[in-house]
Amino acid sequence: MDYLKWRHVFKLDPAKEISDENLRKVCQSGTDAIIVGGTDGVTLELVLDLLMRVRHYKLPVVLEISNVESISPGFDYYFIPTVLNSSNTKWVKELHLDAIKAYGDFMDWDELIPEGYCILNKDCKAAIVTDANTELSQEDVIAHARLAENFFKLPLFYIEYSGIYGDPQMVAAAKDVLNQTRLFYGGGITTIEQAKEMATYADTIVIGNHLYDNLDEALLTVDAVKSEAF
Ligand code: 1GP
Repeated sequence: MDYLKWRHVFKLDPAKEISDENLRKVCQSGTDAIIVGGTDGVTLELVLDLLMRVRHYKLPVVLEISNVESISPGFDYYFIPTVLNSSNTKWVKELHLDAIKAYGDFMDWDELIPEGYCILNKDCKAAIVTDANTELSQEDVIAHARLAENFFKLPLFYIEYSGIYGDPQMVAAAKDVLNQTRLFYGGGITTIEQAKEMATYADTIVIGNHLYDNLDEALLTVDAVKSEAF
């Protein structure tokens, strides 16, 4: 399971445009993998288009599933979010049950990696769409991390601040109680310093928006994280 070794990942949104040249830079940056995922406007056509373009390069590609309609074969892994701090069971397990009912007989369970999401930016799309309870204390985040690891036995716990740089203490607190479950952090990383800071606590950092805002700066986060022993 090579995703257990990833330190740095770029997340590409199928609904956002990226030129071939910029995609080349992203895929040849030395990052460990590409996650294809987004919240809005993700269609099968856009997912397939991005998959085919990323497949020109030799690095793992993951589809982070946003809706059942846009699932396509051909990815190395499928990350399946379950939003642990959602107040609506639809985002915790209902959509999952629908998909399992429809496709359970054909699913390759080894490719499907459940991610326990804990969304902490109340203004991000994902928080709004999933009715996430983002007003969590450090103790709450610790409880969610423990729920992910010890109760649900999830391989990944994902602290999501999408769009803003999060509180490193929250990430550190979660890391402290995780032993088996891998800790992903994503949200608002724009600088080398931020990448290093979050990578001190998180096993894997995820960078999305900044690729589209300032590609050259975003690319610098790869070496910042991968060249250091933490
Ligand atoms: C989004 O966690 C990722 O799902 C990355 O966040 O887009 O803010 O970098 P940013």
